[in-house]
Amino acid sequence: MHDKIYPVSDDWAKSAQIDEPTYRAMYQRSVEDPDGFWAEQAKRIDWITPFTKVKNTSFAPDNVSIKWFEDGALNVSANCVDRHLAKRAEQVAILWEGDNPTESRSITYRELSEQVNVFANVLKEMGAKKGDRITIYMPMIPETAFAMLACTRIGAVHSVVFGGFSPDSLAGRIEDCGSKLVITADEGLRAGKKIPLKANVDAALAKLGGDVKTLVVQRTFADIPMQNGRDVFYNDLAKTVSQHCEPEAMNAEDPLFILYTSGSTGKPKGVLHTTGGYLVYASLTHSKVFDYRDGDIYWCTADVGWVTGHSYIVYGPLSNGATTLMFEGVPSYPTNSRFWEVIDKHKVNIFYTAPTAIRALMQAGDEPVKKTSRASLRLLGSVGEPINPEAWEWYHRVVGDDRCPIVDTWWQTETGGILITPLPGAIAQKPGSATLPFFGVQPAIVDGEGKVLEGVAEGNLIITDSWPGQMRTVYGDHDRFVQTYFSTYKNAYFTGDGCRRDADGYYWITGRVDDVLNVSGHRMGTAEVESALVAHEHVSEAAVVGYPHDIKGQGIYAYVTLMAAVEPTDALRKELVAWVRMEIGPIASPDLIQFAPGLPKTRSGKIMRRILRKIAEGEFGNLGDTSTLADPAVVDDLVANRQNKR
Ligand code: 6R9
Repeated sequence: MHDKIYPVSDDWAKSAQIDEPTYRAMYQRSVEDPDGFWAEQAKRIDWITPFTKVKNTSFAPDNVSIKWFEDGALNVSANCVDRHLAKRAEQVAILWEGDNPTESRSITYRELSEQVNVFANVLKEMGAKKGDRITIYMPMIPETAFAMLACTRIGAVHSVVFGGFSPDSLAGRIEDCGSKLVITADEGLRAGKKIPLKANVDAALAKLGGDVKTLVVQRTFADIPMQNGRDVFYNDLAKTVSQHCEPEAMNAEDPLFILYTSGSTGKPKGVLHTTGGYLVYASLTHSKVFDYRDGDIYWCTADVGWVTGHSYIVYGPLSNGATTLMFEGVPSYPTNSRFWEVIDKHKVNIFYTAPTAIRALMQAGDEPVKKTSRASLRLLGSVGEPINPEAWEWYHRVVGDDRCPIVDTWWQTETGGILITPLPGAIAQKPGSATLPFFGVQPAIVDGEGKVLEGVAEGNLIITDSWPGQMRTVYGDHDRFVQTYFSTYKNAYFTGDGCRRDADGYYWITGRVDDVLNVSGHRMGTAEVESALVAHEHVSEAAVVGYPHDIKGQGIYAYVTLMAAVEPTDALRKELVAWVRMEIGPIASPDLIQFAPGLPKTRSGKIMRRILRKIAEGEFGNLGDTSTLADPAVVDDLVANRQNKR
């Protein structure tokens, strides 16, 4: 491990909202008196009906129940929009940078309010009402944020599906939550290429049948087929509805959104977040972790299809009256200077991105960075996967000119907001460590038996008490929620991550300990990729593991056993990669496919992934005990035919 320490500068300690003594005192209070602490913090949100109860949570295996502010009522869009109008109606709320560098838009809070009110009335016109689930399958355009906020205004529960997912993946997510309305766009635009979003929705709905309607926002104004009675152009309806929509009073524990995420088994889970606790937590973390100050231009490069986009492009920043930059494009288009040029163009102060992007840009060398100024930057952030110290140092030195602290923020779709992170004016940073817990967060490290380890330790990361942003259930499957997160260790939330704690009490996340891959910061269950592969007519069996990849963090390595008499050719390999892209989406494309006449199995038929991982990693000398295999000879074939890393 890297032991270099980057102390907090005097300047930062003095100017930031929270310095070290304040962090220590607030943290102490937050865990000793959660009711008092969170009652105070919840004042940052406007409540329609004030709450009288704060925390009511249990992690007991026979009674997992999580409620925060349970008798309070509020509306999320009123908090993200209406309440800012008195003071900052003309301030930019959403600064949009198009895929094409000549395109951008500024949406003030006044305009945001107009757009969200109209969008909410359009949803009502489409028949949507409180409690309904609405699927959003959109590109990165301001209308996506309008749509999300419009859902919250009328009390509908949105389920945003990443625009890179296939029709099949989309169909599964529409069906699982029973949405009757899909909001989409004609096409998306990324790196100059068009993404056929509406056509994908058509294909998804063809699989489902039934009575799902679509609302189509026009991004490219492509000539797309519209089905009479089912598909409606947003612009056509927007002209006809009233300009005002009263925000619905929602109970703090009413569902706010569902977001599907991969687990180690089965199909993706619908992670359910509720209204009050989520908003308090997203808002507080955005303000303190990024030390957001009035007038700052803040940019999170995530896609709103992921939780980072929900909490730190939309809900956190807008609840704080911030200016949030939304980027439609990719870091390498038109050139590898794009991120840095956008920072200069919009005078970005706070920049939050993923290690995979940092590593890819680092490979392009310093020159594309150095030819830009980046003088506006004050703070850098990282999220999505462990950041290797080399990439951290480069980010700090080259991008941040040794001037900007880095907040390495560890969290998950399930946690709603950041749980472990340095606060930039309070905590000295160590490259590669997410450092210390945020207020109210009580991490612990356990061994395989569930024994809590003290002091310097390495094991699995659990959280021993609830925080307001925590997911409440798996949509429609509370048993799966309990099983997945609360059955491995008693009375604790199991994160699925491995972790080390050093002598300073700093946490170092070491990566997933389950069958979840993290490819370019995207979560992917090995089981999902396997089931896509075996759905191909020539595939008899498949096993998927991760292997270290220089840019993506982890690459996808697939072992495939073909049906008898099928030739293992390079053409078939390409076909299988294309097949998985089509079944799930491009993010799930296998990097390497090895045709294997047999997979290493125990006598009871279990695939020994440990061995497959080692072979994929190229660690042949260290395969461990293979004597329990039904046919140890398959291992020799696997080793002899291992595919080379790219
Ligand atoms: C926010 C988000 C969650 C998984 C998580 C962990 C990994 C995220 C990290 C990190 C090390 C960080 N992860 N941030 N690992 N350091 N700063 O990414 O949510 O898509 O649900 O992924 O990502 O393994 O368990 P999600």
